Amino acid sequence: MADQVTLVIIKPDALRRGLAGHILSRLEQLGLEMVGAKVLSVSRALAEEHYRHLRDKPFFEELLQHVQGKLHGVGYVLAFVLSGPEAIRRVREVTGATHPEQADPLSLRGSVGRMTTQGWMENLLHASENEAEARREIALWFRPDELRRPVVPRRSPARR
Ligand code: IDP
Ligand code: MG
Repeated sequence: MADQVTLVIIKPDALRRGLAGHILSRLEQLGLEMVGAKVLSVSRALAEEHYRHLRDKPFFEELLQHVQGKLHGVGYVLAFVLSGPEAIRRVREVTGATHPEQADPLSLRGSVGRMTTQGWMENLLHASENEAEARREIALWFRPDELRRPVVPRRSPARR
């Protein structure tokens, strides 16, 4: 099994509900290497770039508010870079499908994710979908000197 790297973001809805430890302990059971970890406030620019594939969706504005913590009164997220055999697939499996009600009941989103009565999707965490997205996302969220070892090609300064 080839080693992969993946980006995990524990989103403000999870932090608001005190679920960071629960999520991390499920992820920890995968036995992946932690290459990077940090707490940060998400700028609108970072949120827009991260979710650029969804910019035409009707829920895009809500999504930006959500990841910035504006819906939950939590102004930060936790971000991790994890590495190991089939890391992307295995982290997505523990994470579960996007919609909490469609996610495997034993997955994180299926067991503790929810739709709120306001209609917000509280699916707790982000996990990269494929290798190209993982590389793009890791370069977006982490500077090279924030990673214990290089996992993505260096960005040119002009792109920062
Ligand atoms: P993923 O997080 O499972 O990869 P994506 O389709 O990449 O799912 O969507 C990114 C995020 O956008 C989701 O995690 C969720 O927070 C939000 N999102 C996706 N679809 C909807 C929707 O139909 N309504 C509200 N929010 C959504
Ligand atoms: Mg996605």
